[in-house]
Amino acid sequence: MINHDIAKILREMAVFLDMDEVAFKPRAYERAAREIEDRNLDVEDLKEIYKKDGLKALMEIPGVGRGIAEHIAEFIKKGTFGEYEKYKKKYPVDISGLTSVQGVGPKMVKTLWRKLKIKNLADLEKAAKAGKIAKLERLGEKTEQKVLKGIEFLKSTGGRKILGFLLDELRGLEKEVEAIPGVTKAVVAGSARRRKETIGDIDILAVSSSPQKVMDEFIKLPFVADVVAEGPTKTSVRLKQGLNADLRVVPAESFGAALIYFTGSKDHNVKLREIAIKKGFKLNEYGLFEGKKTVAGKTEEEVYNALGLAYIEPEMREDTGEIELARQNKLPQLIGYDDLVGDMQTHSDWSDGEATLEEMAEAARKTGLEYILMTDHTRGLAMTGGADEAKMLKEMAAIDKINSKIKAKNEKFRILKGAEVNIGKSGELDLDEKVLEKMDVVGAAVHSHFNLSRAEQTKRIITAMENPHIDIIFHLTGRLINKREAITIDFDEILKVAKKTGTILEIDAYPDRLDIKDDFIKKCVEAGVKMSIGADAHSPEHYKYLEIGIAQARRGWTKKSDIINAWSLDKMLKFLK
Ligand code: DGT
Ligand code: CA
Ligand code: CA
Ligand code: ZN
Repeated sequence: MINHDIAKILREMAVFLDMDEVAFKPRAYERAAREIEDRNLDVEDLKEIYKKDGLKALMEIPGVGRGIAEHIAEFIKKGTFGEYEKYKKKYPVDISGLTSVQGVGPKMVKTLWRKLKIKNLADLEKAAKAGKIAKLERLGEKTEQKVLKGIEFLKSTGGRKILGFLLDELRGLEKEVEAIPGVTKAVVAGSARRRKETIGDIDILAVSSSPQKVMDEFIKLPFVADVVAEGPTKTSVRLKQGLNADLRVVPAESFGAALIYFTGSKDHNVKLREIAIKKGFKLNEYGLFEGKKTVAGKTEEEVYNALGLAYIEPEMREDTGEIELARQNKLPQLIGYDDLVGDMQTHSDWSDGEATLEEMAEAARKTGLEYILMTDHTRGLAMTGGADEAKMLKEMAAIDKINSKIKAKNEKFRILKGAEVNIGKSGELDLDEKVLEKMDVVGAAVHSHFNLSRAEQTKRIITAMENPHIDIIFHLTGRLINKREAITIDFDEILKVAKKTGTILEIDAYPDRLDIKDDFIKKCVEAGVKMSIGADAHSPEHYKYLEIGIAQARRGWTKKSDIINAWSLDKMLKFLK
């Protein structure tokens, strides 16, 4: 958990330094924050690194010089550092709160503070409603409208957090709870275990025969901010990172029943309990009982089976038909977390990615993938350094070279040539077909004109799908979870066309996209429309997000046969031809 906190505080430092007109340093802090955030917490907890190898080890992180390393060390010891506290007094601004609004970045936070003394979301809303932001130089009417919309949207999310960004942290949490003396097992349950897009809180289930002792230790853990409610079997705390966490402790013989109960969903649980009652049983978090006799409780499987059901994967437990299928033993064999062979959306520094083609390929190969589809942006997205035809051809030549090198080394890996072509207002593409023709697989996506009517939006996408060079539509609805709403489309119409043209619809695995959503995925499965999963990787660390993309696919009940990059490369390419 500490990596997350450190990254956050360094990011805030960058803004403070910028407010202070310090040159260069803000960039360095931002870079360090990004590097730390992208680390895999399991193996690279900064606290452990520092304890083991001291300041020098911290300085090995790209972007971390002596100054920043010393701040990190101080943070590890004290939970904050002097210079940060000094700035915090000078600039009492809720930076993370403000930047959580779509369209508000660090630069704007600085301007808002300087010109309008805006400290927090409430100030921001007031100023925007009073038309004060529109009057600021370089911001204007459009920005003000965007800010107001962003605030509205943020309010509607009710403080839920995006799960994909928290997975490492949750695993760290499980480990810390499991390390409490007397705990034999700790699992995060609730919506996180069902792999919902966002979570309202964290539900931890621990097994122990001495619950009170476990509770006493739990509230002392360093990431706990304060205790909300304390009891012998359930404790609620607020974590420093903002979410609440509930800890429940149960004896080993109840673990399965408790895990079912606290995994939910509530609707799923209610159905299970009805089934139990019909069979003359009683089901609760302690077990499945017939009178005083325990029928099942130790494992989830045992409880489901005793209810006459096959085991149901957590990602399916939403009471949307899974219980009926489990009763007939007709549940789909969901795609597995190890089933992806390649990644279908990667960016490099040829457009807005942070790493070179080689670095991205190497990172993907290390995670066990056999190929990546390189999909750098095209001309229409100028701010990403999108390529025109000449640049794209150069990149493709560079890819050919790398592939030959890999081949010469007898390694099994390949970079497929592709692009993320921009779809214009009327469905037109921004790269010549003569170039598209030479690519292995081509994706296209919407990145602007989000407010067209449903009919226009649908027609626009269909036009792109009907182009014979387009294989995949990336992040179909353009939504950003907690930030930007999806465009309105007639999904059934798009599905019909996809069926006809053989167009693939992407499940974008980047945690704040997860686009398309579970209900659309289910419709694809039913219609036989194939999907791809893409990390939308902009740095080597982003391949880890494929996991949450697979989770999304599983929540849409997909099998291996529904996802083209779970097939062999040959089969996939043949299918797209
Ligand atoms: P969240 O926290 O809003 O993301 O969603 P959940 O599903 O994690 O909900 P939460 O934290 O309120 O409760 C965790 C689980 O505990 C929930 O999935 C099912 C179970 N649960 C909570 N309240 C009830 C209830 O009133 N009845 C039943 N049957 N189960 C409940
Ligand atoms: Ca929960
Ligand atoms: Ca809860
Ligand atoms: Zn895109």
